[in-house]
Amino acid sequence: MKRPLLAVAAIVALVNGPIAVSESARASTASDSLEARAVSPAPASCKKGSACIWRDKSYGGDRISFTHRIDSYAAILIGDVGYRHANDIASSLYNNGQYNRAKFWQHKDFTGPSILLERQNGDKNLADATGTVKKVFNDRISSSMFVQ
Ligand SMILES: [Ca+2]
Repeated sequence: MKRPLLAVAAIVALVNGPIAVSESARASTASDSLEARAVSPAPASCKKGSACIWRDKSYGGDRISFTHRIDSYAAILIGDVGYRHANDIASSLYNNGQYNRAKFWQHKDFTGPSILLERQNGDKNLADATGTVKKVFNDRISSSMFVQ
């Protein structure tokens, strides 16, 4: 299903993790590229090599992206400075990484329950248990990292 992109320029947070390094590159093999994967189109607002979360479902509202990891979304301010932070806000997410899976945890520092997202995959609504992510994970994400 293709939906038009809404103009969501209101408040956009472009944030790298505390240690901003590139998505850890992994030697790509022939079997990788031939492997069958469920691929969903990347939203234009999520750059290649990044994984992104959005406040609203269907990749809308405030967006946070990372190219390596985010130890704690509570450390990331969004909107007007000091107004609110990015902890426990994610309602949709996409992994636009080229090599690795993206993992998201319910608590900071990569602890607690987690969900895993293959590259080039997203879930438009974390509040339901359908789509790519089969468990309800809305407004829970507190840390995230690219993993192999
Ligand atoms: Ca949380």
